[in-house]
Amino acid sequence: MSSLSFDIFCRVVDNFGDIGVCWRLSRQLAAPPGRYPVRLWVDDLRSFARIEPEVDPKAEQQTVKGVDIVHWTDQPPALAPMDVVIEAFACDPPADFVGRMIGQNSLWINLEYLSAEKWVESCHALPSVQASGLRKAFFFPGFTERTGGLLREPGLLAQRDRWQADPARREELLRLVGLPQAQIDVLHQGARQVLLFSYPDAPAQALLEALQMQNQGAVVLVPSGVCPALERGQHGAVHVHEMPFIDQDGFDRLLWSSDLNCVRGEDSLVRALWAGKPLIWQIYPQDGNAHMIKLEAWLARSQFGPEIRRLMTSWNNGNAEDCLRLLSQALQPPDWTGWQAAAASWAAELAGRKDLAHSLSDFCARQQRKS
Ligand code: TRH
Repeated sequence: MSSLSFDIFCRVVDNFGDIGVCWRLSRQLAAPPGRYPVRLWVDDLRSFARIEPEVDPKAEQQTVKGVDIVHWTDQPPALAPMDVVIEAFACDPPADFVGRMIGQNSLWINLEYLSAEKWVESCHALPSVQASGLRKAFFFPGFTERTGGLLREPGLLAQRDRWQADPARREELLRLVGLPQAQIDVLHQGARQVLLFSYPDAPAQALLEALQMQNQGAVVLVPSGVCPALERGQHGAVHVHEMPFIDQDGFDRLLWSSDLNCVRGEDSLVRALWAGKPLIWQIYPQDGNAHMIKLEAWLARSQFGPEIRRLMTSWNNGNAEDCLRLLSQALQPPDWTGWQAAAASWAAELAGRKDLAHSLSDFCARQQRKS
């Protein structure tokens, strides 16, 4: 095992995806088998604390789950750079820190956003020439062998399977998110569990109506503040429950225990893929509808049938009428069983590839040997 150490810089632009990805990557690099020293620089500790309750939003420096966390303010502490400095999503480490990287000959990695587009393969791992002489490279997560892969901790799917095999743990989790016992009983009797983690403009009302049209009841779990227009409470056989944010491991388990996961952005998409359950993805919106190109590229790589792909397109372009029609169909057999099979099979296929943390540490070790 080569000795590597990592600085990871994270600027929270919006929402929770930037810190969500950086926190998972940091934890994985710091954990066995690598146990690399990892220091994570974050500008917004309040957002961080929403997804990791052990984080103290007031602490300038702290260690959580084996990762040293530094509050990245306008006057950051003058620490010596690690062997590898990862800037997540082109967030620009401080100039004086970059100056110190030259002295240390640190390797500089720009970790990019996830995309399933074809061009990603040709840009992954490309060097970026620096006037300072520093070695810098682009690193792209992705869905194919020729990219950096997806974040996936060792043994994740086996852990998921063990967890799913123990119904008591699901019940414990549902209590943790404050679901009343009456609703837990409804789930035991066969109602569907749906997780709704979407942007405010998702056609959530169409989801509700499609669920109401089924023979089976449903419980929809909505993290605090998500889809505010969707009325909480009982709607016929469908109950909408607002839950508090929980930590990432708990969030993963909610995805594992739900029958349908509506997710968004980057990190919750990947985690919903690992759950291997039917999912509806709302992509992070970009100017000029650029995100729809990314969505179609992802759908083209998926194992979902044409109707499910159409459903995802209509969920993203906000076409509530199409959504209702396609979703009410998708929730019934044989479409539902086909959707379940495609999700499980795609998870298994993707899990056969090298994961992002592993690809990244291997890439860095190779670069260090060359220097
Ligand atoms: O919050 P997001 O919309 O973040 C977005 C996207 O990543 C987008 O691509 C990016 O460009 C933009 O931020 C700046 O969705 P995402 O990526 O799913 O991140 C949510 C994180 O929050 C994820 O790590 C899971 C975590 N989470 C919890 O840990 N607990 C919870 O209870 C919930 C609801 C989420």
